[in-house]
Amino acid sequence: MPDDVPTKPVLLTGASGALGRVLARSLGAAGWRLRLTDIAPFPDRLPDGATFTAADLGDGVALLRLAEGCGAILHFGGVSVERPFEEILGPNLRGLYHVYEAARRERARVVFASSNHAVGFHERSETIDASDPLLPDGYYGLSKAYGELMGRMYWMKHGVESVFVRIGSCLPEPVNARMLASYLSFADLTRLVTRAVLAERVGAGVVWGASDNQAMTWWRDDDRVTIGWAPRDSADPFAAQLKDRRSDDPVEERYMGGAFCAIGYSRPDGPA
Ligand code: 15L
Repeated sequence: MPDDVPTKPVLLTGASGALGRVLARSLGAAGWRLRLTDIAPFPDRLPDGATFTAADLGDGVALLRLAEGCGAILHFGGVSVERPFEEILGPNLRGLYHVYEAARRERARVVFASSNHAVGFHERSETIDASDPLLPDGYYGLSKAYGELMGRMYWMKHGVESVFVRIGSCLPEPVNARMLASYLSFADLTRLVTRAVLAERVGAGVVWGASDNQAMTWWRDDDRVTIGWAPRDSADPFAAQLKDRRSDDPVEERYMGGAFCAIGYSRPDGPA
């Protein structure tokens, strides 16, 4: 078996979502034995060596079954945008618990698709470390912060390892000025997830999910060296074309989380 292929199968939740599909394709092509799952049907051709099982993250027994024999769980499932609390609660909090219980039983590592929205209310004028305070910008970001904390608890209490990938904006290419800092290429995401699974020891580590964006940098000092990852792509070639592509919303432009910060914003005296 090539040394960039895990020895055990890998479970991927959220396989039918935008990033799940990217990883199913790229890791499947690299020869990984993938167990794909999502509540929605998988819309693409199944990669060689992959299976797909439709399941709700709310079904803990289904997740236990799916994870049987897996060495890692790539948790990309759940709600991926800002929504009312009641819509986030089931998939992102209870579902996450089911993922961690399955990981505990299998002694599997979790790669958790966390988000920049877990720290979205940090100001863009700052540069923050992975150890700076979580500052979620809504119920979605709060669920990602909770996910990181749950992962830490499972590490301290049960020895379940996690890599929390605080994904910026993972798209085919950056489309506005904010993404000159937050852009993560699909190829950098794939390499990051690969290292997060294959690295020898990760404990409970945080990695900023952004490409090598030098024109605008908000994030530094994470656990990338521990997992052996460095981004190779960059938003920099888009700098000239995107630097003025900004909104006229002062809340959106002030904070790292951008438009998510402005959703339902009601601070009477304006930005802090
Ligand atoms: C995220 O966490 C979202 O899932 C995605 O839809 C983007 O909005 C991204 O963050 C971003 O901040 O650009």
